[in-house]
Amino acid sequence: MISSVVISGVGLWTPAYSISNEELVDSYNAWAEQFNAKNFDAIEKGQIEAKPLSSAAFIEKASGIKSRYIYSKEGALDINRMRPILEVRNDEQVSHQAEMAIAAAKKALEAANKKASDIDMVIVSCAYTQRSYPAIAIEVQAALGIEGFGFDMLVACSAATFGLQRAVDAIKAGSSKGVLVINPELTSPQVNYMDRDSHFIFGDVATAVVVESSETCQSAHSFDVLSSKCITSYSNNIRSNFGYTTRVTDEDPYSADMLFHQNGRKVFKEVCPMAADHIESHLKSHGIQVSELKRWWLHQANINMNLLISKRLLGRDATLEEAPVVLDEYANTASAGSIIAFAKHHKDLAAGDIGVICSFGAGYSIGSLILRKR
Ligand code: CO8
Repeated sequence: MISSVVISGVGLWTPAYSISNEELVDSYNAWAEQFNAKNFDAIEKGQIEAKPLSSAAFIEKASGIKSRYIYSKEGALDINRMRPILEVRNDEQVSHQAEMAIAAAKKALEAANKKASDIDMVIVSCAYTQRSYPAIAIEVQAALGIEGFGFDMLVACSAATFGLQRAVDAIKAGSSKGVLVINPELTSPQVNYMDRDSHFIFGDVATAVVVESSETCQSAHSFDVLSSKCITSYSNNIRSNFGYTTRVTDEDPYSADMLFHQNGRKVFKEVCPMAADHIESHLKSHGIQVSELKRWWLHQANINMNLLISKRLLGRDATLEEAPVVLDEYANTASAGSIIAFAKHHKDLAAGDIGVICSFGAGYSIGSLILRKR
């Protein structure tokens, strides 16, 4: 039996390009005005609905998002395209998502003071993979020179926490000596830039975490994983219908139904109490009071959700020190949000301090890890 499972390193890779709310809204509004002018007669006759305009002030107030990073900016703001352009790479080139994953993984290995030979399991866990096979994880494993095995996992916004639970269990069981859990969140290809309700929500990023035994840990900033807990509960309120069968169902791959869409209000109402109850019961099952938490690395979907969840548990607003916010700069990066918050805000904690990483989102899915600074 190993003495404890630790998170010994975290890596954050941020794309070179960003889009501010103002840039995004200017592009959407120009597209909407063009659409409305082109379809003037049909709109007048009530055959189709006019596209409403978006607003940067609404976006910031409703979500807390001010900007987002994007892997490829070209095309995304072009009103005659409204989707990014990704260059096609041949089979001998590193794929886009693997490139993001490798960049984050290298940073995590460095932070953990580890070499490729210390790792024997690679999990690429995110909201989408750009192909089904060979797994992105195996491509990353080969690029980094890691012996062992890798596989991909899809759990939308909870992919990182669910992947970490797999890693923790593998170390605990002794089936692995060191695991890289990588979250290359390339969300922009699935964002509907022609939908004002959701065009502002997502950004691209990659995060990676090294999980190992305390016996092998050589990191200056490591955390014991005291416990992990994952739950799912089926809901259609966040959905994308694009998949490998789209080609044979003859559905339009560009239609709104094929892209990310949600009933945001319902998600907000249903997920906040679920996430708060999940955190509370997880802590309780380990005899930890909410008031003992020094840090909440929460999923970064919406600032108002995070405020509501922490207020429900603490009876007051959490401070930015307690529950750091990164979504103003990064927006919702699917599963990577809580890991970005962890990457940017963990070094100041003292030995013995307890924090919780918690994700919540599509599925619905909720995952949490209770960590104690070593
Ligand atoms: N500009 C101006 N007005 C707008 C805009 C806009 N951009 N968007 C909406 N409005 C309007 C609406 O049409 C509505 O008008 P009306 O009252 O006339 O009907 C009004 O503003 C209010 O709209 P809402 O009620 O929708 O506004 P909310 O206050 O609820 O805020 C949010 C909308 C921000 C979407 C909010 O509901 C929210 O954040 N909900 C939770 C969302 C969430 O957490 N979703 C998780 C999804 S992520 C996930 O699970 C991972 C999926 C995988 C990744 C996908 C990658 C692509």
